[in-house]
Amino acid sequence: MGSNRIVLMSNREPYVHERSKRGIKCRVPAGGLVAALDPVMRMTGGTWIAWGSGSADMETSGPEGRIQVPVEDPRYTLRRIWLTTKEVADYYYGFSNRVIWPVCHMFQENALFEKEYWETYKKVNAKFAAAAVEELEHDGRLWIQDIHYCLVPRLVREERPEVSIALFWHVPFPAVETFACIPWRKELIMGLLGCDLIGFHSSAYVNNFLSTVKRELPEAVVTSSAVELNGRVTRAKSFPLGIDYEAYSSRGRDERLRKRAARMRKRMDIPHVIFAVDRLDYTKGILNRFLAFERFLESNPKFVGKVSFIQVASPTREVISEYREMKRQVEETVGRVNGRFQQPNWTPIIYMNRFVPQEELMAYYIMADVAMITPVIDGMNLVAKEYITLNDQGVLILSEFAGASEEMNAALIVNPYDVEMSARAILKALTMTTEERERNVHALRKVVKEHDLYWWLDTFLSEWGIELSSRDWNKGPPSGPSCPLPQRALVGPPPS
Ligand code: GDG
Repeated sequence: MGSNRIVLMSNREPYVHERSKRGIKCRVPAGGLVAALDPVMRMTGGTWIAWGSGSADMETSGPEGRIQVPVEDPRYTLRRIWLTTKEVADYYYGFSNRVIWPVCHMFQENALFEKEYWETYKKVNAKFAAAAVEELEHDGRLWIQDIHYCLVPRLVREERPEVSIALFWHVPFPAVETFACIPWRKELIMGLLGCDLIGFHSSAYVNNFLSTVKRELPEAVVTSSAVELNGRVTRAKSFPLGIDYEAYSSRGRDERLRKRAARMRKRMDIPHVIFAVDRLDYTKGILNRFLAFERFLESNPKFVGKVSFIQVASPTREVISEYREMKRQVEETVGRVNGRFQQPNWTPIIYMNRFVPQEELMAYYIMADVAMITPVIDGMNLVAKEYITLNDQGVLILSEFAGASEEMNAALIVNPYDVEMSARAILKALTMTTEERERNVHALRKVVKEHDLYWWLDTFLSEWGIELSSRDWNKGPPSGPSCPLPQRALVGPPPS
């Protein structure tokens, strides 16, 4: 594989060692992306650099945090980076989640531009960059995931001008005026321009990124797909992330799971079920969704007592005050709507504020007539793709502000701020004929299947000059006795 050897960098690690009463356990954090990238690393035999977050990570790693993984059948190196509690608080919860996340989601009012966050972000980025420089071979490749390491590309480039660096940005890239509110915007852009290739979920985000570069660096030559600065070129391109379609699809055909879904539905004993699952994040539009459901019940009294809305809101970033405040508002609204419409044998909104196991989540996907996935803004949104893959007759109500809507336009597309429009979409969804439902599912599945996780991986890597067919070498979950990999379909606990 030689020059295809990848040094991968992400916040979360692919294998976590945790200490419990029964000793040390190795856990693979479930997650579509981790599950897809692990085989890439096994194939190329490179190094994965990540924050060593497990309680037993230190004692299971060698000097400098290195450990060969998978433990039973070592194929590549995991290099764990040790961070203090304060570093995690200021770089991850602080700069990533209280500066870059809100600004990129156009929630500037939720951002906290603390100098200390920035100082720690720089420090942690320098730590990760130094590790990458140590791990990279001559002519090697560095692939960075997400918003946590914007400064790393430039730092590495300064030390190792010959390496090839790529980054995938998992969230939206906002309009130029919005990004401009970050006091350290120029440093972030300069950092990112250390890359040879930057991937985004949609062409709109590519354009926003390039407009920001133009504004911040008038000396740069910016085209519709690249930036040239001081003789170096950074390409920017859209690569819409997909799910492991085949794995989800086969779960959807699983008889045991289908029976479970049927039992759950029977127990509810109600003609219609609407479903949604999100991390309890202010970007996900949960409050607006409940207001639309309330308006729907108000204007369609014949549906009162006939439809329940199941919302799984998995806990996330609860140390951040804006998240706690939003949770309070959501729960107040659930209480108010239920108080207004509830009957002894019927609950309008069934609200679950916990992470539900994967099998249970898939059963909800199968049993729900409608999924209402209406973020006020979202980089992509994989839930929309998961639902449509598992439910043969499901109706998807999708926000026009989710990256997924760029391709999934056969869904009922709504503006989540328009409560009337969303309420009308609920009515339409509940009254569609079987034929209409199946036609829409068919059209939506076509794009989800075509642009699945492996298409994304192959397209990204090919654009970066690596020709591999990930689909072929990911034929099933290899497993070891103490550190089994999750099934590939098991996209699990979202980053908290
Ligand atoms: C970021 C971007 C982009 C959620 N709750 C439970 C659960 N989940 C799973 C879902 C899905 C995943 O988590 C969430 O994926 P999303 O795409 O919706 O969103 P983010 O977590 O915000 O991720 C986003 C993504 O990165 C990838 O680039 O699409 O736009 O914001 O797979 O199923 N799974 C289980 N229980 C839960 O309670 N089992």
